[in-house]
Amino acid sequence: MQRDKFFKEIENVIHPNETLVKTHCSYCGMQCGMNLRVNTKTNKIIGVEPRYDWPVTVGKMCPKGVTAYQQTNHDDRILKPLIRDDASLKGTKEGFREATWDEAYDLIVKNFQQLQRDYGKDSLSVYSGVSMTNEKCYLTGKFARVGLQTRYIDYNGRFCMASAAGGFMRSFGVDRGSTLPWTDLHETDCLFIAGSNTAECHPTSMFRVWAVQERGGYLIVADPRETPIARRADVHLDLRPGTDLALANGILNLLIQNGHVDEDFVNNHTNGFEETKELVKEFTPEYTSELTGVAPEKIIRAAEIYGKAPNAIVMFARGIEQQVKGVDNVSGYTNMALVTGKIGRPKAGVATFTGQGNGQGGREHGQKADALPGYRKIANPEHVKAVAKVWGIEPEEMPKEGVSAYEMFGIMEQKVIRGLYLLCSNPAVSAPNLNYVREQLKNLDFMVCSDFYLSESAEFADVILPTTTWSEDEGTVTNLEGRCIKINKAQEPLGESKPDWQIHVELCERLGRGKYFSHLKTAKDVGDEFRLASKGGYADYYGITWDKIEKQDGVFWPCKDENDPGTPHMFLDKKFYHPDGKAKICALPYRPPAEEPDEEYPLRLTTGRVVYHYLSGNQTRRINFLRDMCPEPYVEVHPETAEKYNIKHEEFVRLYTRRGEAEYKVKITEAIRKDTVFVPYHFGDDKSINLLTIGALDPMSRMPEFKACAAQIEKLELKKVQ
Ligand SMILES: Nc1nc2c(c(=O)[nH]1)N[C@H]1C(S)=C(S)[C@@H](COP(=O)(O)OP(=O)(O)OC[C@H]3O[C@@H](n4cnc5c(=O)[nH]c(N)nc54)[C@H](O)[C@@H]3O)O[C@H]1N2
Ligand SMILES: Nc1nc2c(c(=O)[nH]1)N[C@H]1C(S)=C(S)[C@@H](COP(=O)(O)OP(=O)(O)OC[C@H]3O[C@@H](n4cnc5c(=O)[nH]c(N)nc54)[C@H](O)[C@@H]3O)O[C@H]1N2
Ligand code: SF4
Ligand SMILES: [Mo]
Repeated sequence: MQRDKFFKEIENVIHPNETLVKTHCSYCGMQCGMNLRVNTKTNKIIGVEPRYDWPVTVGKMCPKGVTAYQQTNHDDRILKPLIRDDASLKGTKEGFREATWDEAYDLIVKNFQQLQRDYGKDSLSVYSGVSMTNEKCYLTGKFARVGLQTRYIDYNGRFCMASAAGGFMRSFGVDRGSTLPWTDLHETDCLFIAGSNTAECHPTSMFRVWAVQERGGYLIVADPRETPIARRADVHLDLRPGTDLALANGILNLLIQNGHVDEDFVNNHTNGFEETKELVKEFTPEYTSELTGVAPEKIIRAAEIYGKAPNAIVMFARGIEQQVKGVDNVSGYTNMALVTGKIGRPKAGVATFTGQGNGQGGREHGQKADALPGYRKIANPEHVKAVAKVWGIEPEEMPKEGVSAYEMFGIMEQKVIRGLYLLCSNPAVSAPNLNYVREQLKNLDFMVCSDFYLSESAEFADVILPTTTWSEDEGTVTNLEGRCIKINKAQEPLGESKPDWQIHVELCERLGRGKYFSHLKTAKDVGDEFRLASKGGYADYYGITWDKIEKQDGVFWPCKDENDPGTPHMFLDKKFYHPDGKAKICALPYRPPAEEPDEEYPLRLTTGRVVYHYLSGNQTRRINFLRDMCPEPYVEVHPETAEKYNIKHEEFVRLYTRRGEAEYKVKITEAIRKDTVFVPYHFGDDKSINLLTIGALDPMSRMPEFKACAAQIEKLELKKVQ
């Protein structure tokens, strides 16, 4: 209570010449509450403070969050459109000159129209991201389908949330990343967390995770590395990368064998139990151990804890999802909750740690190759009709489904896609198999990139459009709970930068498609149309007004009308979204990763994140503090493996796979398996670990297997100083 009072008091202290703008962090799905400090004389953002009154994160932020404000007025901001006339300089920072918006738009329109005349509408593509508001994500889908009239649009959530989405769709018939609010987490009796480095990637969840143990509850962690949560876990299931499905089946088998099945729930609210029970029978602790490398006793203990816990939450992240069987892994772990009936009530359920700030909302409203606003499907004529009506087009005019993000590069290789409009993503660092991807970007006839910093991908563009950072515009995002919240504008756009929604509108006007876009004059206008377009879809945001968000500290979807308070807990009525109202328990045969180690490539390479950087690093590598804390990538190697290869801490090695190679400093650590090496992926140019990763995709979600491929390591002979 004392602490509460203290924070309330300091929150009310506003410095002279300052005003506070209530908003949320620009980065991850936690969307921590923050106040941006704005100088009232210069009207510029000068700092940040955490918001103690935000119920999800209660005054907590991580190193990225406390420095996020430094992005807005950073020296590296692009302040005017940039044009490069000499295409031979593609893939470098060279040759760009400043231009007016008119000149940039004219050049884009000329090239886009020429390409579509010569090669058809589908010669253009849009590749997007979900660090944008719902309004911008929604309008990007409309921009592609109504503005450019192309089928080719997809987005970086394909690398991020697609497998979780696929798994939830299959198990529940609906994809909301968490079945319950985060404010339930610390009150449960057991957290089972697989493939999430929570302490580094969703750090402000940690006080809730520790609280479970402090209250006498349990923490079980499945990760090939001893991450900070794994270190404190009651059971650390230290599996080989890519073997989660075997582990999930093994635990499910024990839950069934040991009498933890909730018969009533299984009989009345699920399908598929009997066949799943049959399938998992062979996954004895010994067989599961053989496949996963986890000791049988640990598997037994984990099943016992989860089975006996009155309430438990199964959670996971990219560690299990970025695999060729990511969707199956999600359904596999979700089976645990369905078989034991630990779902559809407070403090029990299933959640993925949604990655990007708007990783949830951005996947629901039409940036996906196969989806339309409200999570509708292009394959469904009724869905197309509903959205076409809002957009004022004939249903026949709606472009067909496109292909997934990585597959777009294949269509570029075939010269079907010849032009690209890239926004809010940096695939020249973040896509797998980069030697291939960078070549496709280089070979495009014409490329536009909207960003506020010159990214590695922007280096391939013919035109760069300067857009705003999150603090220079308003709109909504949907955090990892499924709670729609409001981002507020703290400063006018720097230089000549414009928000992406405005660029879409202006470009469409010049492309002769103004009648579908010109009425959108403000972010709120876009928001109102977006709510309408989602109405009746199952990701229904119609009832989520900006006023309601303010009054209720955010609104959970679905929220159908003005009187609906929203849905913090899913499935309280035990009704799932499949036509028969039942959830699906999935029988999932085990299969190995796309590429298993062999004599030539005996190690398993896995990749991921560190607390100081965000995604491709284009934003965080520019922030002094974050760069100083983690200036370069490294490869984590177990001491015994290092000895075998005769390599020492901080020496340089060449790491290589069938697709590429890079040189890294070695970090020797016991916190990794002997057969596995790990490299963070936040770095560009020749330091990108994605030069080495594999472009193998999950057959359902089309998500690449960033988390497992075969690799080899080689000591670098010391280069002689001349
Ligand atoms: N600091 C920071 N935070 C972030 C981000 C960031 O870039 N930096 N990005 C945000 C985004 S977009 C995302 S998607 C999330 C990602 O959040 P996480 O998924 O938590 O992050 P990763 O580091 O990709 O991977 C998580 C863990 O998976 C483990 N892992 C690797 N292979 C396997 C496997 O086969 N099985 C299992 N069970 N585990 C495995 C890794 O060892 C790692 O500890 O973080 C969000 N938050
Ligand atoms: N090896 C490996 N690769 C991975 C992963 C992994 O775990 N391992 N994880 C994958 C995952 S989960 C993800 S999410 C992807 C993410 O990878 P990317 O999609 O490349 O993500 P970012 O680095 O956030 O790129 C966003 C870019 O858009 C800019 N930007 C930010 N906000 C806006 C905006 O509002 N408008 C516009 N126009 N631009 C903006 C930023 O400056 C930046 O250049 O990486 C994937 N790649
Ligand atoms: S945890 Fe995520 S949302 Fe919160 S401050 Fe850090 S990066 Fe921002
Ligand atoms: Mo992500």
